[in-house]
Amino acid sequence: MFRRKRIVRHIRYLIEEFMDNCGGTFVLVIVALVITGIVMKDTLSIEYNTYNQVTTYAGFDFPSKRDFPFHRGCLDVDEYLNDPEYTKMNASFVILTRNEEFEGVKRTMTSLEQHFNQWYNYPYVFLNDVEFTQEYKDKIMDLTNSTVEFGTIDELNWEFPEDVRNSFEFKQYIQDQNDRSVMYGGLESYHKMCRFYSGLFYKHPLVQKREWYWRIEPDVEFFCDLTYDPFYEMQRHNKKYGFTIVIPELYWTVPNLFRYTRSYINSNNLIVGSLWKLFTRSYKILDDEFVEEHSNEGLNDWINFEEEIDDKFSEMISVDHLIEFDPDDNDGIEYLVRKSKSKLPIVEDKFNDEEYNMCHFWSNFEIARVDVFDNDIYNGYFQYLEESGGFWKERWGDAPVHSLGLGMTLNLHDVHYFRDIGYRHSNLHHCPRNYEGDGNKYKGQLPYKHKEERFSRKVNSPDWQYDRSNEFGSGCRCRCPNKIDVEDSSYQCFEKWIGMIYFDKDEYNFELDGEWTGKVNGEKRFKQVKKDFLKYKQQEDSWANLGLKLGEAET
Ligand SMILES: Nc1nc2c(ncn2[C@@H]2O[C@H](COP(=O)(O)OP(=O)(O)OP(=O)(O)O)[C@@H](O)[C@H]2O)c(=O)[nH]1
Ligand SMILES: *[C@@H]1O[C@H](CO)[C@@H](O)[C@H](O)[C@H]1NC(C)=O
Ligand SMILES: *[C@@H]1O[C@H](CO)[C@@H](O)[C@H](O)[C@H]1NC(C)=O
Ligand SMILES: [Mg+2]
Repeated sequence: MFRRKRIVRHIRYLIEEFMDNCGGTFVLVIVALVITGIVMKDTLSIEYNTYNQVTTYAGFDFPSKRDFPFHRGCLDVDEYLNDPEYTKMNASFVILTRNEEFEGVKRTMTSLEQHFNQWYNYPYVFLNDVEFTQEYKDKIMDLTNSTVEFGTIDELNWEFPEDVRNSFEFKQYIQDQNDRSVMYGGLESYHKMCRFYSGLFYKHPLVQKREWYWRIEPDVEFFCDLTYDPFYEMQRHNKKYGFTIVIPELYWTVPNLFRYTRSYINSNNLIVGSLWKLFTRSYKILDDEFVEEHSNEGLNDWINFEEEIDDKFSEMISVDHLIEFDPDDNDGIEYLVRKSKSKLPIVEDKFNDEEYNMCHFWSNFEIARVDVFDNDIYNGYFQYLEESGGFWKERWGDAPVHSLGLGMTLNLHDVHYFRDIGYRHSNLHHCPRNYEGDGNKYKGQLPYKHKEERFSRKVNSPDWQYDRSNEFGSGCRCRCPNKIDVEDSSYQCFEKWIGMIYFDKDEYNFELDGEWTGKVNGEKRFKQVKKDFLKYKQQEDSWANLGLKLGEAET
């Protein structure tokens, strides 16, 4: 895993070498080890996660041309706001919530106001399936100086269609998900929420009247100050969708989502964007040209894993040999019989040689353009999914639906990872390392200046003590919980993101654009298997000849 592991391995190797060659100087080695440890720990700032693993993603920087933090460390907000280039954006926060959820919302808003919105004053849009009470509205408006707009979701957008909702089947499916302990699967309201966020929130007039939105939820927490305007920077850098956490979905909430997704793509002949590859794995093993040349063999159906190649090639070669050269060849006959009896292998979740890898941007945080969803392709996709019934037959979350939908229309460079935004929702969190700039006396961490009195921080109080910084960090005045970062706990999805964003294609070994292509050179591999086969046949012949000769000698 990247440089750090390699360096550590290298050091261990050097020490082992040294030990082998001069075992007598054992004590010296120990001293050297300790010194190396201290020096390395400082210069590389090696960090240990809670499992005492040396290697973490969270402790590393991933510089990349495709996507990078808009700013590292803190900016002077007044300067930023007064820059003549700067314009306030057509944007709002969007939150779906209930009257009963005030406390959680208060925690979210207080954190957001303190860390960002006290300086930028973006408006809030509150949505609910029933009317907000006057008392609730008053209490919310007390939490901010920004405009707050309250909207109600009409029945069509909130409830499942009437014929569905009144059917026996509907109740049955929801009950069944409850019995099988699908997470939140037994809660009808959760299904409605997921459906609403999947395809309908962006149709609400209060969301439609702006170009950008930042989705928030009750009971989330922000750990760093955000001293620049993320909407403005997104626009400036041509970004369309921003996230903070990418994780794998629970399989049993979406068993059939990908089947319908693929089918929508096929029936509309869509060409997916390069973001698509972040969410899929490919079962195309052999290069397309070879597969095309042998199109009568249907190789992509027979070969799903690299270890299956040689066996399939042996079969092809043996059968050819049988037909062309030696009708009595036993191997050929055996393979031919096997071939005629064998059934295509089934990889359950494979569609068009692809499978959903379960990764998705965690959608309780999103900073995005409204039109990443409000466009013909995504609207059609939602309609198609709606007709399939998956929002109630299964418990499709809005997060995987968003991600797969975005994968159809966006390219990788349209997406921004807000690595510098520290964020917690439920028990997952991401919190960046603080940035240690070299030029200024504050080392990237300017002193905090409150705009609102209630957010003042007392110098020398714990409020003023931020986490230590390092030269690779990106955060501004972060104070992180001492827990494992989601970058390290959900590494399989984060690794994929980093792999695609950070590495050049020749290193990572796939093309960013277009459809997946197989990587194994079929022609070369085929030749090798054929060579082995012929050698084996030759040997067989010479043994046979020898047997014949021995037989002759005996008579
Ligand atoms: N008005 C309204 N809001 C809802 C309803 N169900 C969910 N929400 C809101 O939708 C958002 C997501 O719902 P949550 O229950 O928090 O779902 P979650 O974030 O996936 O689950 P947790 O991990 O439990 O937080 C929250 O802001 C809820 O307040 C509902 O029936 N009515
Ligand atoms: C709103 O602005 C006023 C005037 O600047 C300020 O006194 C007040 O603390 C601010 N905050 C809230 C939540 O009202
Ligand atoms: C904001 O965006 C919406 C939606 O794109 C647009 O209709 C509206 O005119 C914009 N408002 C301003 C002030 O630019
Ligand atoms: Mg929640």
